Amino acid sequence: MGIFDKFKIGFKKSATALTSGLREIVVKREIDDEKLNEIEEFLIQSDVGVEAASEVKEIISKKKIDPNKDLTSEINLILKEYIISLMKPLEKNSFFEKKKSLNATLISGVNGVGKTTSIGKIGKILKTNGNKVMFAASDTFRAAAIEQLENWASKIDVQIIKSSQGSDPASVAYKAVDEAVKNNFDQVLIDTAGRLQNKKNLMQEFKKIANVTKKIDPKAPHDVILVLDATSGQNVINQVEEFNQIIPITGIVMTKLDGTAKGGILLAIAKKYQLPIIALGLGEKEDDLQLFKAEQFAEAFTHNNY
Ligand SMILES: Nc1nc2c(ncn2[C@@H]2O[C@H](COP(=O)(O)OP(=O)(O)O)[C@@H](O)[C@H]2O)c(=O)[nH]1
Ligand SMILES: [Mg+2]
Repeated sequence: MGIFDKFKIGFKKSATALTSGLREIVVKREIDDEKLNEIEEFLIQSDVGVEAASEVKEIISKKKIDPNKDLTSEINLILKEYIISLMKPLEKNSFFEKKKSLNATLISGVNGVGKTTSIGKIGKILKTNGNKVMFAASDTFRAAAIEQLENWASKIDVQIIKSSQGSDPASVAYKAVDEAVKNNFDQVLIDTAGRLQNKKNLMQEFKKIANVTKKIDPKAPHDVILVLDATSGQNVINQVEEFNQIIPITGIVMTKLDGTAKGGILLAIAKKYQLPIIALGLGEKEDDLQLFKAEQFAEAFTHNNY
């Protein structure tokens, strides 16, 4: 099964619900105010957020839709165009290209969202594109976290810098970036522990990591990726808000889109924050990561042409 098929399956639940839900609402009749409100309400329930939902409603109300055409697919088309225009500028596939100089990337996010797994998958793509990749095991909170990253490093055959459990996360990051500069690495991916319930500590930890890497390269960390779990629903909005305050986010990875009907949340985030979207996680395996492409996302979300 290709990754695109997985993508389709992952979205099947939301897309099918969306299509059949819309069909129930419009049943090939004229779109009056009541119907427009129902469509808006339906989109809000699909997690796309109030702002995006009301904008789509606005667009639909202004368009002259031929009542002889299939209204569900007409509306889906409008929705698809809307998603593409909103999300196309947020593509950041350049992140995966071969770098000309070192790019140190800090990976942030709360516990269990898929940070370590995403590092493994991202590392594989970076390596395939010709980058010399290093992992830094700065989640020193649990021994299992270090071991998990080690397993990924050996699986995709990249170097890892680690220390013992409980050691200073910033010193691991420093060592990694230092080593990376000395040995001409292109990418360092720094894994972190995401204990948001202790925001003060987390903020200090991130600041410390950022500061020590700056000692080697003033521009580091060059990227700060926030990993979000699609199954967390509206919670992810708070996470974007909180983490972006702690350390400005330069890219989002949304994981677990293979197991949820809540893909609409990515649209809500795009609308609210306009942060670049790096990639989408669609499973637990090394190839289950899809570079973010607006058209593909729009297609999967609206379920057209499947
Ligand atoms: N289905 C699915 N599971 C994922 C995905 N990404 C991560 N996981 C799983 O989520 C769990 C937590 O992942 P982990 O990388 O340890 O999260 P971390 O605490 O943020 O580092 C693990 O069981 C992963 O296999 C994804 O895209 N899809
Ligand atoms: Mg982890």
